[in-house]
Amino acid sequence: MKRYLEISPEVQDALLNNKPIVALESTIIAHGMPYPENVEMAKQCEQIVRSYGATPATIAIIGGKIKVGLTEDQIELIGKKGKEVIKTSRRDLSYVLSQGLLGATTVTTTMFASSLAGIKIMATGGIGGVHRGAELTFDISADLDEFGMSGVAVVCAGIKAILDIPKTLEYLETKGVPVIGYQTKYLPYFYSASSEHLVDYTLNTPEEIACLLKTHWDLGLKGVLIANPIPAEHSMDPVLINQAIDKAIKEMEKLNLRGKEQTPYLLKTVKDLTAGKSLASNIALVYNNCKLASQIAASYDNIK
Ligand code: PSU
Ligand code: MN
Repeated sequence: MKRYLEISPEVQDALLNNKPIVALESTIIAHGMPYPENVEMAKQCEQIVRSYGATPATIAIIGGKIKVGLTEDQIELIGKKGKEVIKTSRRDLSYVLSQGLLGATTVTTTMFASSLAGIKIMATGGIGGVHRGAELTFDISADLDEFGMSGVAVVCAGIKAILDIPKTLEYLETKGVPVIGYQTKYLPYFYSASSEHLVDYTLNTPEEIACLLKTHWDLGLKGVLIANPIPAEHSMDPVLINQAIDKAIKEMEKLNLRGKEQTPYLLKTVKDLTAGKSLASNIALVYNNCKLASQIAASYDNIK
């Protein structure tokens, strides 16, 4: 297994010396945002993680290896190639690796690679989930099953706003995944800070979250979802953003887009419909998640 994994010297040093590490995904870079904002966002995420005393480990697939910890040039490459980079979920890994292709890791494969490397915490924007209309399409993200398999905590701003939130929460319960709200009783709604859907538990400090994680993993349990609301100054009006999302979904249905084409199309259409505000909010919430993930990683190291 280790022959497919290449850990950067910096991340290796952090692992050996038990320093806090935060893993970061690369699909958000290649497929989630336009160039050059995506590269700027990815570099800034690493900067934020460092400013809280943790080591960033951005993950991608390059030349037949899962790289844990990228150079600035590699981040630039992934960002510039954009949608040419293969969005790599669990079922795509062996193909992308054996063909020596360029792959961006989703939450699923970032959790998988983190778990192989011994990293416990990752940050992202939003996770995949159960799609609206899944009772007909069966479209349920592999991210949800990964939480049942890899012992990694994921800090996100909620579930992608284009999904069916109640169904996603039901699915996570089935998989035994605690959904923790950071300083909130409600699951944040990605672009806006609150929704009417309750989280399982509310915890108010990174230390309390770190204690829960230690207990969870001492018991041999796997993934944990930590939902961190977008900061108030970047939170969008839920009615306006929902209108934009509904409109984008209708346009997408007309085009009959499926699978990997859906998220980039929806994100771009929502960005256009909100005059760029959704992209600014998306970037702000990712930074906020990098901060919390770093604080949790540091607390976890103290109690380990
Ligand atoms: N949310 C976003 N942008 C993204 C994603 C989520 O706002 O690019 C990516 C993440 O990498 C997530 C993946 O793991 O989409 C889920 O894709 P799917 O629904 O196809 O499993
Ligand atoms: Mn899907």
